[in-house]
Amino acid sequence: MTTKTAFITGATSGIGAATATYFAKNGINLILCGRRQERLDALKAELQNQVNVHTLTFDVRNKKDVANAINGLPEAFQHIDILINNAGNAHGLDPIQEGNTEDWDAMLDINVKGLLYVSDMIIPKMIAQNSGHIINIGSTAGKEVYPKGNVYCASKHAVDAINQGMRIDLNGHNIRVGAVNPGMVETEFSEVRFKGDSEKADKVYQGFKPLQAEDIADIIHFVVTRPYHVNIADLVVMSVDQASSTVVNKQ
Ligand code: NDP
Ligand code: 8X3
Repeated sequence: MTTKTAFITGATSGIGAATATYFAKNGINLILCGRRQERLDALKAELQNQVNVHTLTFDVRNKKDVANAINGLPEAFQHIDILINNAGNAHGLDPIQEGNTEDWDAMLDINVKGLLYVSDMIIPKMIAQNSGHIINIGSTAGKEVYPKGNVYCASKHAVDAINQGMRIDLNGHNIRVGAVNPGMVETEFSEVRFKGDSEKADKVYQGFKPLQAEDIADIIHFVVTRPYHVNIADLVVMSVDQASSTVVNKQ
């Protein structure tokens, strides 16, 4: 079996970092992306004795930087088998009438346009190869809207639509396209949403057993290791304690 290479955005933390670690354990070479260089360096140092690792530091909002980074990939990393479109966050949790337009820009620019910029650079490679696998990390917030979730939910509904659109438009190119849509996962997500207020962030995951980043990494690995003709198109996963965005069995 030939060794595969995965390109993971948002690999510096949470779901992306856990997926990188899981993939390395299972012999998948890695291109790890994020803005925090020191975290990418640390992850590379940890994983490079298991697989080949290359890091790219860029902000997914910057179309030129995305293009330059991907165009500058060394020869050995130019064949990308798996793209995990994971970079993203929520910024703020406010009723729409009190929303912060900078938060709105951040969510739409990162979660939607950033995902598109990266995909735009990698899809042509996959078409030329006549193979590839794109996994878009959506959310339960892309399946339903919850109070104060407004623009974050809109960004993840957009990911849901883009996931469907990619699958339709790439049909016939032998490229698998699917989404993994988690419910609440205990990562730095809420820390970012609440702008570093860890007390508020911690409360989100208190009183029940939330998903962990490793749970999602395990599922992503399952998705990429199905026989090639099997494309898991859309997968929703929640903690046993969560039934919907607003129904969570908290003690
Ligand atoms: P984390 O905050 O732990 O990780 C977010 C990652 O995205 C980081 O690696 C961060 O890297 C990267 N990122 C954020 N902004 C940018 C940017 N402008 N340019 C490049 N990279 C960026 O959160 P999660 O691991 O939880 O989130 C990963 C994905 O999972 C997101 O798309 C999120 O919406 C989704 N998700 C999360 C859920 C949860 O409950 N945690 C549930 C459902 C979906 P850096 O800061 O170094 O750039
Ligand atoms: C993250 C899950 O419920 O905080 O996408 O929106 S939630």
